[in-house]
Amino acid sequence: MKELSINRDRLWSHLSELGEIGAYHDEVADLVGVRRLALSDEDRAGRDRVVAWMRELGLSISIDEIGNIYAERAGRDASLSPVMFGSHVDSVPTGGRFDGALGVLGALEVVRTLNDAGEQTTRPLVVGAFTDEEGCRFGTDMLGSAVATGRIPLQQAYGLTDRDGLCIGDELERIGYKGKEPVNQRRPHAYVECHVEQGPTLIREGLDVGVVTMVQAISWHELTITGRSAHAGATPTSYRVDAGLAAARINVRLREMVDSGEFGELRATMGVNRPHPGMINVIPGRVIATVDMRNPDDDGMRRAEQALGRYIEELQEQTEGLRIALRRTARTDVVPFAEKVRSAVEGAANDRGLSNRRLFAGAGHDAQEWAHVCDAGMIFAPGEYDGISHNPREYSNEKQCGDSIDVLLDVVRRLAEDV
Ligand code: HGY
Ligand code: MN
Ligand code: MN
Repeated sequence: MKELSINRDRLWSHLSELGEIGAYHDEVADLVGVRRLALSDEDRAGRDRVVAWMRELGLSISIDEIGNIYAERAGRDASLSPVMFGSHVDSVPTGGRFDGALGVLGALEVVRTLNDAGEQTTRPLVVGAFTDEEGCRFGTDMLGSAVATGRIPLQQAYGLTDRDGLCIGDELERIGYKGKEPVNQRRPHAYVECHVEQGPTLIREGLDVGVVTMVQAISWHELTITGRSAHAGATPTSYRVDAGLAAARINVRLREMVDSGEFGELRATMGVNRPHPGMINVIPGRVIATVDMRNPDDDGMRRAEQALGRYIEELQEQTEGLRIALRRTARTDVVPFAEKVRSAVEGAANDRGLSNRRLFAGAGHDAQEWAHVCDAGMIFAPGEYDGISHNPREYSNEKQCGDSIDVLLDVVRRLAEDV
């Protein structure tokens, strides 16, 4: 197979251009970040830009019922199932230019490189950009890929609402991405995703590329903690049913569980903690909070969920009148990637003389959903500043991006000749 390499300047300029869509000045970090919340106007603008680039490349576009975008490049043998590769365009509200975007724009750069070389692969190729990977607006992550591969039913997805009561079905309609293609039909030959690591391992070890072995388990819950609002001054402590205190206790307990080591490499985050009425002189009568737990071990995750449930029972027993409702909003077990894809990534990195190591994914990714219906795998690019992500400081340099997309090019070409 002729050696090809991507055009790194072209990739970098597309990353910069997409990074301008939804750009905002982040007061806390004092940096320009990216805010393209799923199905927002900014997400629509980002999608429109990506679709325009897809059309320029001569790809044929199809949008499915949950808004996933598929851009197809014909192979020599149309009867063969395609190699799919891509990621997501949506971001968290304090996002960076690389999370998701590197995988989608890197995939388009792979197509441009094949077009420039006049190379047609045996298998067809499909670039995918999937709806609402982040999950932070409508409450469950990898949504588009989960519907496309059958884990989440379409009608259930359509009914999910954001904090303002807007639902996915209506928002897809509003931004013009409620497609006609039926979901849960596509079954690629293989799926590969390039993504920034979003952690410190590769940069700390001075490595060029990550060979991703699996994605850790994810457990998301929403807590509705109901106490009794009362006067902050006149109410004696023994009379209080303080929902804010209960939320704080749960957060401390989560960190105690992590530090105990009893649940393996558990990670826990209370990302949302909204007291009501949220006034200085009123004891919070209600708190809406979230618990995000991650664990590379399924048994450790299950025990952590049980321990959290027990602690919530204890809190309610200790405080008369306190009620805590726990609603699960996302749950995936550990998802291993296919050895065929892992070794293709490792082989491509080694052939290019790129230092690499195997590691698991700390974040969730679209690839973990596609892994349920085909051989799937991921390539990680290192990130500067200890790989920080979900923060405007997220940054991978031209070499880090270029190396990982060159590996994507090689892996896609190999899998596309796998007949
Ligand atoms: O939450 C995650 O792991 C991903 O960023 N959606
Ligand atoms: Mn991502
Ligand atoms: Mn993310």
